[in-house]
Amino acid sequence: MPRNDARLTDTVADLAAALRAGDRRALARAVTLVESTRPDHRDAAEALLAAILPLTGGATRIGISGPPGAGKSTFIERFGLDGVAGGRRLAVLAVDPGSKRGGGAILGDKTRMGELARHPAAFIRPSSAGPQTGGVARRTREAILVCEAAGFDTVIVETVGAGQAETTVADMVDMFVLILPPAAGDELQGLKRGIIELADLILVNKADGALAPHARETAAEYANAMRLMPSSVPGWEVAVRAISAREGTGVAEIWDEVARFRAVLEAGGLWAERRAAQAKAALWAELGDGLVARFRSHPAVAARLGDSERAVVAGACTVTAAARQLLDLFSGG
Ligand SMILES: Nc1nc2c(ncn2[C@@H]2O[C@H](COP(=O)(O)OP(=O)(O)OP(=O)(O)O)[C@@H](O)[C@H]2O)c(=O)[nH]1
Ligand SMILES: [Mg+2]
Repeated sequence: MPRNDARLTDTVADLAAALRAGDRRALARAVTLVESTRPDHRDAAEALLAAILPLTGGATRIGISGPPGAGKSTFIERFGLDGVAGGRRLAVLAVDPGSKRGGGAILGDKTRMGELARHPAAFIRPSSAGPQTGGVARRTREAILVCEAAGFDTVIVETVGAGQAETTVADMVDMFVLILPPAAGDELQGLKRGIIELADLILVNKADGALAPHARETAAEYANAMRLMPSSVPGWEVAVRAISAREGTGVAEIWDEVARFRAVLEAGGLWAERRAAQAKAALWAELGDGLVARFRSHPAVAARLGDSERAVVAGACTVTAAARQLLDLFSGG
């Protein structure tokens, strides 16, 4: 596909203009560009991001996470359809950071959001699994900016609950929503406290049919547990709601929760603070990735790296000493 590739790079200014005008093919191409790891695409992506910078920042960025099968995609479809019916423009980035899960899950997501995907005011982009978290994080961060430049007022990032993934996504959104299935008491205990602490809103899904009472009990238990934890936002008590994504019960109301949350943050000056924290986290993530890449490709470091790893593995050298030697080689030239 050399012709397509050329089209990705040769007209960054045109692409930025088309993006701003709401051209959907330009949007898809721009996201493809920021997702590409090819060096010439990277250069074009960086030029594009610089060109659209003044157009970014306008959306409410919502992270939606939770264990596999909790109903995240089903929720986003219903929530999104309610949103676009109310005049919103919504972009969904479905990120799958675990390389264990293949294209099947992604395709499943796409069909589960089929009606929303066809809506002219919605854009759904599944992002396939990449080898490193760093890559996924950067692609998602940049795809959010591209969607904002294209005029979407809400950007949702769906990620499956897999430890590190939540923290990565929580660092790049304004509001972090956790979707959980109805659970037994011991599962409740097992849910990582660290993840619960990230949540601004908790939705216990599948409150329908035979599961309804169970879902409501689970929600009450989470609400109790949340009371024992300090909220990360003064003035905001993390809400726990029982919903049914399948039947739509309680889903439209979540738009009000989002608006309420945003209002609380804005009133306390915390909205700007969160955005500042996002920008700083992004900068440090880039610096970390960039430094590691430069470190690995530094000739003196590359020549020694294998030996140092083996020495550490064999117990012939302490980790601190090996790291210091490599760092000295790196900063020595
Ligand atoms: N009873 C009931 N089932 C639901 C509800 N929401 C989703 N499901 C079912 O749960 C299963 C998983 O739904 P998804 O929306 O794909 O869940 P997900 O969290 O996006 O899953 P992954 O992306 O694979 O982690 C599907 O079989 C859905 O039909 C609900 O509100 N009630
Ligand atoms: Mg899903």
